[in-house]
Amino acid sequence: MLKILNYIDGELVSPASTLYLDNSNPAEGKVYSRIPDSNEQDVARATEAAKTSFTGWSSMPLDKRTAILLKIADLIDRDFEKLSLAESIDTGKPVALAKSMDISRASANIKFYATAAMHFASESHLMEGESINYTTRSAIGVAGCISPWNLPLYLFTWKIAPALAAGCTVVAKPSELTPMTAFLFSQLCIEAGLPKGVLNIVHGLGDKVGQAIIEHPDIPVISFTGGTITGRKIAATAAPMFKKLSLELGGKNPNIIFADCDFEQTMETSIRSSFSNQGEICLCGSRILVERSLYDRFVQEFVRRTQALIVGDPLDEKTKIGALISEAHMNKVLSYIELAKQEGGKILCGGKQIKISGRCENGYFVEPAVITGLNQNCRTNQEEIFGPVVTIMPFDKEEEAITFANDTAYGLSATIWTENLKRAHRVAHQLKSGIIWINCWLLRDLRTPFGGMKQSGVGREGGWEALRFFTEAKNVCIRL
Ligand code: TXE
Repeated sequence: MLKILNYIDGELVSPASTLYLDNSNPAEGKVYSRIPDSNEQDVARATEAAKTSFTGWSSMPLDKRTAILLKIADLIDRDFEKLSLAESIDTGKPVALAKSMDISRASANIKFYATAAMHFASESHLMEGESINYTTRSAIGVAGCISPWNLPLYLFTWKIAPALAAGCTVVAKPSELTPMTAFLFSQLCIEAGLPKGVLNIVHGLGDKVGQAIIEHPDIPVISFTGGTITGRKIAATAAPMFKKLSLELGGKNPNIIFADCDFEQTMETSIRSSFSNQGEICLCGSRILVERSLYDRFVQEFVRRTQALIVGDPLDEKTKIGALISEAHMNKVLSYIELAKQEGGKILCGGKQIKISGRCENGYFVEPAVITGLNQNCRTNQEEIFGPVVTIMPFDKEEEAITFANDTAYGLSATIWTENLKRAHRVAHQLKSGIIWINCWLLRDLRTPFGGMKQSGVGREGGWEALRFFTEAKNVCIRL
């Protein structure tokens, strides 16, 4: 059985403990590879390597650093099919989605930051007749990057690319549930000639490896994407150590649909924004709010299209909904369907585990569920489910939609559907979410700030924000 290895100081190595954990293929419910059960000793070695390589990497001429990163992106493009297949097997997501979203974006992330670093500039401020200030922005040092299982290589590269481009060296930990593409990526880094120690990948459990990264005194900057509960724990450890923190956490995103929307476009995109990646994207819209005059028509057509989604073998190109990430996560999602029933919800379709015949008969598949009849303040409408489950609620007035939309502890993203431009801007302005899409969803320009308000996180990724995050500003004031 394939053994995944850590990538430390330029080499693929076994964990200090010599112990390994099982890695499952969720579509088959079967162990298919083994992953290092690393501990704080591996993190210490990786941090030492990253510290040693920092001076060389951060002072390397920019064009050389960019060239190495672009070479890695080229190798991702070369291995596009292999990486897409690996991502689909490791996560249970449809291979078609791994191609169109995950792997193409992983390559784009690296290209974007490799070239952005060439244009990154710092400011100068003139105080007429008195002084001139100039600000430098230098790489902080060793960055800790911890990523989740839902978009494995996509989010892994979204963190390490700006860190490396800014001149930091990195100790990274992919999710223990989806280590495979990060392992393949480490092989590409070696092939591309990334200097040893610049990127180190330590595999293993969150409370061992992740926690050791957060606690390490020589890692002053942490970028994390994952659950809000984990984010809170990380902040509790890192804040008293005065570490710089970027936390991208959960969401309970509203999808606000006004009666004057372009119905076909709204419907087609809302199906995607609800169920893409089995609903396991922090940006999925899980609460659909529909203006009452459109409500019945919307619900009827939405349920019809949801029922038409093909749930099945992720390796079949026709599949739209694959397997959930794990048995535990599937049970969590199913428990929310039960909760919704207890809270008075009506399950209009889906919400049950389904058996796929053949190779996937033991996989973790759940039919996409549409629920109506719930109050805005019930737990089903307040807590992140992170699965193929949406609720639909009617609203009468614009103000009511805004109140519903803002009424959760989260504030990551929101979607607005209307042909009324004034209303679109007005509503967007009042929503307490970091990312608003009007008449679209997940349309991403990598230059824009990305992140959430309230319990959806702290800080912003994307564009200059990420390059600023991984650098330390120093202002120099000269008297004229
Ligand atoms: O994520 P965790 P889980 C949400 C979603 C999901 C819930 C829990 O609602 O149901 O979170 O998922 C590492 N110190 N999202 O438990 O644990 C862990 O190893 C440092 C939303 O699987 O947050 C992994 O690499 N690191 C989300 C990463 O944190 C720790 C995507 C994320 O795992 C750690 C995923 C610790 N103490 C889940 N404990 C999104 N925002 O997209 C764990 N980790």
